Amino acid sequence: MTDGDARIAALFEAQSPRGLARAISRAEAGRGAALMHRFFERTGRAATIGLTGPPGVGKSTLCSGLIGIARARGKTVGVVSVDPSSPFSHGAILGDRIRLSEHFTDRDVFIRSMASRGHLGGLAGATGDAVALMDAFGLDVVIVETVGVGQSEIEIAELADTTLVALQPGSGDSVQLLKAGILEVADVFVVNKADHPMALQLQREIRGMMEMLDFSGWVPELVATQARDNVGIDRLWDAIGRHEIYLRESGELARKRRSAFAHRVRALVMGRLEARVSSRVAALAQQGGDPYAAAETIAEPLERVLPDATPMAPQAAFVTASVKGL
Ligand SMILES: Nc1nc2c(ncn2[C@@H]2O[C@H](COP(=O)(O)OP(=O)(O)OP(=O)(O)O)[C@@H](O)[C@H]2O)c(=O)[nH]1
Ligand SMILES: [Mg+2]
Repeated sequence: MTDGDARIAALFEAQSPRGLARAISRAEAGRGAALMHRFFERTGRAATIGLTGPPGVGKSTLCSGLIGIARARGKTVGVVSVDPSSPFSHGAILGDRIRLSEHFTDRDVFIRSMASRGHLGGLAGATGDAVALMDAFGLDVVIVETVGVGQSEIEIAELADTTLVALQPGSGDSVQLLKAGILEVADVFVVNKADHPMALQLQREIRGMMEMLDFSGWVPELVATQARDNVGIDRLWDAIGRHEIYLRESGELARKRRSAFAHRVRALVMGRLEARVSSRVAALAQQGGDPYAAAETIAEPLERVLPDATPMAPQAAFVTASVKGL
């Protein structure tokens, strides 16, 4: 641990928000390994909530409402607001400044905006570390807000205990939902802007789509809200609570956390290998030749030092043998 890390760790230990902020910055810069190592064993206590949906659906407004309820119940809250579109777009961040402003002066609410592109491991990387650090810091509830753009919903579901997918009426959201395949990742659907005349129509469409799927275990709930007027947020909070209880009682929470762990380790390893593999590929591309031979040059030594971790099951060995005609 460097002197810089040690200073941050001391601030973090002393429950200074600056310590948390600087630890997250460290992680964002790809230099968070020592701090993560130090604090990881404290993680696993926070209830983590992913909040995703198209631009302008009301995610930040919903988030503000959820913070309000959590604080009323005496819980401390962390928010990670991710803009996956571009490291240079400050649109969403500006929105947060306005929408979450009433909570900025609350010492028990820690809000952090970050751009995810360009970070090792994308959303899962920098955001995952921020969530883990907030959790380790002792915040009770950690909310991750991110605009739904394809891959990010899937990654947020991987990261959070409970995933909220927010949609708005009159925007063709339900069709988009089917296309993007995010129906499967939602634990709770939020139809926000329920004051809109098409709100009931959207709720019917979502229910219709859910009938086409087979759910084993948790069946996603659907909650209508008017976040701007703080209507329905209590019902949303209760739905999140029911999902948390389900996760604990079914054993799904432990499974989810193992899967998140695997996802994270995989992203870290792949991230580190990626740079090396790419530079080798670039060198080989100069030489030409056939791609299979080039790939063999890179992959074969890796495979030798990284043998398959699972010994081949007898069944599989038999199949391989018969395929070979033995
Ligand atoms: N009519 C109506 N407008 C709402 C409601 N909730 C939020 N809005 C408005 O919708 C706009 C967008 O809200 P945000 O909370 O910034 O939405 P967002 O999803 O966080 O937006 P991005 O982060 O930019 O993707 C704001 O003008 C809100 O006031 C609602 O229930 N009804
Ligand atoms: Mg927002």
